[in-house]
Amino acid sequence: MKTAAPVPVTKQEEFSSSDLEEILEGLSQAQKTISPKYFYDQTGSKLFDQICMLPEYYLTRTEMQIMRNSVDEIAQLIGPQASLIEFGSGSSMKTRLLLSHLNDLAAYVPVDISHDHLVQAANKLSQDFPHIEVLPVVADFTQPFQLPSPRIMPRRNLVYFPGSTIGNFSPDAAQALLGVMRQEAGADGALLIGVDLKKDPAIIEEAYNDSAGITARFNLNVLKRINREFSANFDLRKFEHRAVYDEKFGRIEMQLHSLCAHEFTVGGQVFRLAEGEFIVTEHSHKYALDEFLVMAGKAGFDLTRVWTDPDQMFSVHFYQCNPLSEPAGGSNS
Ligand code: AVI
Repeated sequence: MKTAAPVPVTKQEEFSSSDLEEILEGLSQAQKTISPKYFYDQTGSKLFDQICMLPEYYLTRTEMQIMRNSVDEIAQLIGPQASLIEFGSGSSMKTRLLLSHLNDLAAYVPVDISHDHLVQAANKLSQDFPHIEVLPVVADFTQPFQLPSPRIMPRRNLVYFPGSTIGNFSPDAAQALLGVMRQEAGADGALLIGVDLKKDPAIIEEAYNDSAGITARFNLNVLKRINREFSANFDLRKFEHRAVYDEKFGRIEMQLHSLCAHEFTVGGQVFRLAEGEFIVTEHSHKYALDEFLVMAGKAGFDLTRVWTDPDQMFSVHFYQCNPLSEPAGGSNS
C-alpha cells in the first residue's frame, strides 16, 4: 500500500504557559469554572466522538441529515476552487460529506487547538482525499491567525463551523468569534455554520445526561487531564456530573458537583469545595433562528439560506460576507 507524505502543519503559537494561569483563575472565582477547551485531550476527543453517536445527542445526527439533504445545494452556493477553512475541526468527521461533494476544492484547512488529534485527522483525510490539499493549522481560532497558502489560488474562502460549537461561547464571545470568521473569510468569503435551536428543555437535558454515562465520563475526564498536565490532585470519586438547562440564558450548563466538602491542589495552589458546590465546565447556548441571524449580521454576514429539520431541532446557515463590512486591518483573502 502506498503511504502519502505527512501533511505540512502550520503552528500558530504555544499555549501551555498561559493554560495553568487560566485554570487557576477560573478556579479562584466565586463560581469556579474550567474552560471547555480543556475537554479535548486524546481521551476527551474520543469520548466526544462517542457522544456524537449517542441516541440522546440529537445534534450530530440531525445536522448530518440536514447536510445530506442539502449538500448539493451547498456545493452550488460555495462554487469552484474555494478554500474550506474549518474552525475547531477535531476529527473532521462531519467534513467528509462536504469534501466528497466538493470535487474542485482549492484546499482544506482544518484549524484546531489540539495538535495531535488535528494532525492525525488531517493525515487520514489527506489519504482518503488525495486530490485535496490538506493544510492543518494549530491555533486558538478565537484570535485571528495567518492562513497557509494553498498550491491552487483559492477563488474564495469558506469558513465552516459545524456542530453548534458556536453555542459553547458566551453571546459576547460568539459575537467576537463571528468577527474573526468574517476576517478569515475575507472579501468574497462565506460562512457555513451549524446552530442548535431552542426547544423543549427536557430534550436538551437528556442530550447532555445520556443513559450510558458517556457525557459524565467526558466531563470528569477534564479533571483527570488537569491532574496529569498541571500537577493537580482532583479525586474523581468526589465529583458527579450534572447538566442543567437554564431557560433565562437559553443554555445548558455542565457542572461537576462536589459530593463532600474537600480540598484539592492545582499547580501548588489549594482550593476548597463545600458539599454541593460545583465547578462549571461548559455552557452550550441554544438560539432562536432570528437571534442568530442578528448576531451574524452584526459581524458582517448576510444570510443566503438556512436549512432545518422537520422538527426544528437544529439549523445549518449559509452566509455571504457583506462587502460593506470589510473588517479594519484587512482580510485574509
Ligand atoms: C462541542 N459542543 C458543540 C458540544 C455541545 O453540545 O455543546 C460539547 C458537548 N458537551 C457535552 N456534550 C457535548
